[in-house]
Amino acid sequence: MRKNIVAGNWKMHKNQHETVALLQEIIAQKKTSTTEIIVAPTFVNLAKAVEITNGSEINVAAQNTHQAEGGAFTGEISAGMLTDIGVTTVILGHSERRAYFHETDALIANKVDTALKHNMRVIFCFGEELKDRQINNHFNVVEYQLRDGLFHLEKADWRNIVLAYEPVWAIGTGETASPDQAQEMHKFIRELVEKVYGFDIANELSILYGGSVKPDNAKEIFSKPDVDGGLIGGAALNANDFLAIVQGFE
Ligand code: G2H
Repeated sequence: MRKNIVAGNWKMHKNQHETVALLQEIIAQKKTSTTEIIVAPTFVNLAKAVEITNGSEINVAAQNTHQAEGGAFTGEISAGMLTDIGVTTVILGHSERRAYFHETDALIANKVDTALKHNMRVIFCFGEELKDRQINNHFNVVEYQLRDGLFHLEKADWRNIVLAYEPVWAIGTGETASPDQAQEMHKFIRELVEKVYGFDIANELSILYGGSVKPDNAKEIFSKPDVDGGLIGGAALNANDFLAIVQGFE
């Protein structure tokens, strides 16, 4: 049975003091649940986050990694450096990386390969822009992002892949895809993966929805059969909201 996951993408928020405080609140208030909780603080706070979450069943993810093993890449962080401090999950392909840092499908595919080589689990983000949906091209865009970013992988690699469908028009805008729109796209994605990799891989694959998920809409979105959780931005910065979203599965 595939896993339900709620992951908090903290983006460029929370200094070290705030990171510690938020994690302590989450750990203290968290109820037992079968849903996996992941938090993704900034690079500089990852080691601290790993230390604090140790033994809490909360997993820590990085928000990015470089595609090279190492070398003269000023300002970058490698997958080996992340696993060395105990970070074994990484978010790749987020629309903000694609838009502001010009990450292409080819570059993201490269990063996926490097992360998998280090036995990391990848949360692969993708999703259409508003202009694509307006001309009814959203299924096409999503299909090509998946084909170019992931469909070179071997079957065995999919054990370490989680998908996060994030329609760009719903990110940080307060606008959410309706639960039916999310289900329609998630079903399309699962069927596409099934066509290429077969039923077992598609059926085991966790597909998260991201884009303005809040406590008041999470339950309905998560109730859809092909939605296996969420990648949460703004609402992950507050322990009560984040945990209320996790409870959306209960
Ligand atoms: C989408 C999401 C987290 P938000 O970026 O990945 O952010 O929930 O603020 O729309």
